[in-house]
Amino acid sequence: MKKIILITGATSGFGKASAEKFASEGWNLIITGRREERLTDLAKKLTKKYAVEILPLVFDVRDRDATITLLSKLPAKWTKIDVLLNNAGLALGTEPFESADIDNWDTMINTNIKGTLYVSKAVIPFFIKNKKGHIINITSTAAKNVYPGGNVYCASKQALDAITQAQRIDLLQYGIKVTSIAPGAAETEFSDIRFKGDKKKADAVYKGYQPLSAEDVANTIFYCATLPKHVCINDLVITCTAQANSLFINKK
Ligand code: NDP
Ligand code: 8X3
Repeated sequence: MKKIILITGATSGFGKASAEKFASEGWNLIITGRREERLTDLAKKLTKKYAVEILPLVFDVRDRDATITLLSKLPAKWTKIDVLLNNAGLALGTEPFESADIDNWDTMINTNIKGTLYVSKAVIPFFIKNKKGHIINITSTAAKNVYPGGNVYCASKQALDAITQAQRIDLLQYGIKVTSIAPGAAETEFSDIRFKGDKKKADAVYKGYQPLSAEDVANTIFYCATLPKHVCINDLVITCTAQANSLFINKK
């Protein structure tokens, strides 16, 4: 029987690259995001290329009712999820605390923390019933060090780091694995979103060094997801070689 991974935020970046990686390895996928056309195009492409089954689900992880209702009413065969990849998330702005936009804060908190909680809350009952499961939460190097202008983004990822640790303790009795993967700078649509389409600012983030690619992170996620049953990576930090942590990047 093919394994199943549920990937949130599969319309772009790490989520999309993970969809391709897991499909190429013969996994069936549940892929989610808000941009319906991207999601259905990806589902069509990967189904044809890898002969796997894909269930695309369009919802906003901030919408508690939609998230819980859609996921808890999955068709029976899709409830045999092996891995939940909590990846949907974003940063908005790099303004210091005193001038930062409160709406940006709300969006980051509602997406990165509350959205991830809602998705996990809906999927964990399947894991408990199936007596197996693995939650992989995409945190960030921002969960490890706070950097200037990172205020609430860093806080949201540190909260997710704490939630990951708590899930690992609470779900221990069920044999459910819980992993945090904390990537450093990776060139995806992340900075386009952060700077609201300001291409110059977004491109500048990745100038002067070779950042991680979405595929680098997807390969790492796949590695963590395919270890033997008795082995769990609890906390993995991955950066490009030019980056030491949130604060130090060796730019030429
Ligand atoms: P992208 O912007 O390329 O992808 C983000 C994904 O999240 C999209 O598929 C988007 O889908 C989805 N998403 C965002 N908001 C929502 C929402 N409200 N509801 C549902 N889906 C949503 O960024 P990355 O791939 O880089 O980011 C993925 C994760 O990795 C994020 O959690 C980010 O914080 C984290 N991260 C990124 C790093 C980087 O440098 N790129 C480094 C460390 C961590 P859609 O818009 O269609 O809803
Ligand atoms: C995304 C990378 O450096 O902007 O989590 O925090 S960073």
